[in-house]
Amino acid sequence: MIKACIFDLDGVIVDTAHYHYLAWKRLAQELNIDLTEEINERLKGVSRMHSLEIILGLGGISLSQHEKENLANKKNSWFVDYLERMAPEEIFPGVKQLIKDLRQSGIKVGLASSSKNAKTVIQLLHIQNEFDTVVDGTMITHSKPHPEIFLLAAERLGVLPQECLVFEDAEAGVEAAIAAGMKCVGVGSPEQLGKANKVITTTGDFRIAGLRELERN
Ligand code: B16
Ligand code: MG
Repeated sequence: MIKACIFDLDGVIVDTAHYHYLAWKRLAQELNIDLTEEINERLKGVSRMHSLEIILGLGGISLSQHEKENLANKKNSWFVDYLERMAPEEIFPGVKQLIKDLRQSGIKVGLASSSKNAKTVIQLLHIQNEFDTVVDGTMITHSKPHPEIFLLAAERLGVLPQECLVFEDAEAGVEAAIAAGMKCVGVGSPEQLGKANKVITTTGDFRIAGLRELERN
């Protein structure tokens, strides 16, 4: 029985995934590294430092911890600049209604984002009061694909992992949900997210009836 839905943020509720990509691409260019959209898929869902390490690995660059922190901060300041220009209307269509419908049906709703900016993003979208719990990158030690973030969200929601359904746009996130023992709906392409129990194009396409279908599988 599914008693809770846990949403990823970037790429599931709003397209901040694109802003992350623009900021990383700008940093990669400064380092003479070509960051393609395909490689960018590997950065989705993973922590800021891990993302930077993937990019540095592409260029065969090795830096001190201090230098890496400077670069990570630089990327984050660009990302925060993009956020400042983000409008509340950029929330993906149908997401607010879906969250409302789930809560009205007695399903708990959580947010589990690897981003340390998650609370800022949900405030900018005016949805900070729509979740029963919010777990973000400041509250975890291991980023996705480690299951820690989803297990913590389930614990805070007072439900068992097997009673949770996760919505994720990143391969690392789908792997984290499965490792946590949860069902997972992938948001994006079936090629990328084939490990999920079901894949939809956009979060707003999900219907409550889909919960019962997933319980049976
Ligand atoms: P920050 P999610 C993740 O958020 C992003 O997908 C990932 O690309 C980013 O590196 C990570 O947050 C950390 O973000 O630099 O803001 O702390 O998809 O888990 O909501
Ligand atoms: Mg995401």
